[in-house]
Amino acid sequence: PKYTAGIAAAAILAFSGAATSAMADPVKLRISTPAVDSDWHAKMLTVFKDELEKQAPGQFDVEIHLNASLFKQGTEPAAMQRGNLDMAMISAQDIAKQIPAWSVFTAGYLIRDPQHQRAVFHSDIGKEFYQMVADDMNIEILDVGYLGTRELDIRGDKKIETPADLAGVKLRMPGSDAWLFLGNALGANATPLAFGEVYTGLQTGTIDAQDNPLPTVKAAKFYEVTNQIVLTDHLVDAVFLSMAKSTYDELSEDQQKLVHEAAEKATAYNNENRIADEAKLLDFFKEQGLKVYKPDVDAFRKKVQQDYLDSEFAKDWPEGIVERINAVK
Ligand code: KDO
Repeated sequence: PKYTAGIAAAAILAFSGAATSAMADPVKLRISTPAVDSDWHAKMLTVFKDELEKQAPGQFDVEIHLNASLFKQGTEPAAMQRGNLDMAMISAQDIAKQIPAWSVFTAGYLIRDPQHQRAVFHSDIGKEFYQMVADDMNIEILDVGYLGTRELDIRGDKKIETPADLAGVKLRMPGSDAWLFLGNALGANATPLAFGEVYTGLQTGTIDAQDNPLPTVKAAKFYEVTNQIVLTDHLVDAVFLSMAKSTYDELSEDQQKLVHEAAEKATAYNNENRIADEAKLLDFFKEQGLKVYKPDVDAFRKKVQQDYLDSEFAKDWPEGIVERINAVK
């Protein structure tokens, strides 16, 4: 009779439903980054992966692709938006290409230090700016990581004191308008090049200089092909550990909570190690025979800040945002 058959069918459905979820394939999370394996933001991805495996065994399959082997530097947001990539560590410069207001975080000499960076992005400012990325780019930012404070790393022995001393210096920057603007604001001749080509560029002399945080100068071995490090401290840089919304929305609420928690563990690990490293690395570079010195940082700050305030970028900054960022303790 129908009644019994109905029950049997429902029971079978319920059973197969349970069986399916118990045996469900783990959620694959493919992450792409240009980072090299010994850099802290590459290692933090392993912390993220390990944490998910510990908290939810068998639920996630995190695949980490380093050295831009999966997607070219800067193409990760579009890859996530097309549904071809689940996760990446994106920069404010990447985001500013699609959301001009974000260019405020590409400005030199605005964020003061790593602690200020974290406080800004964990305040209402961070909430507002992350919401723009979710709404306009379909990307969920899980957390901010400190990439480090960018310094100049130069071939040759010409002493650099002020922006004028960088005139004609071919300074490699990552390839986007926001990055090139920063290089030119420093007084140099900014030229775009992907991260993976910087070592050879310096070695062969197609570029004279590059800028990166000290832990990256070490990890990517740029110190082998340069002669001086000029401590301009021009950008307290960030990477945003992010997930495609199409992937994020497929997760259960519990799983969403887990990925946020794992991201926080990962960025905490990165920040702690990177900050400790930055303090120690000056000696390492000196031992490698490089000159390491502070230029007239006030002269750089004054020119860079003025260039940004006078720029087209500043017209897209939300009213009062610079003052709000400055006010964060
Ligand atoms: C770089 O290309 O100089 C840069 O530091 C830019 C960052 O936004 C980020 O892409 C980083 O490279 C890579 O993660 C490699 O460390």
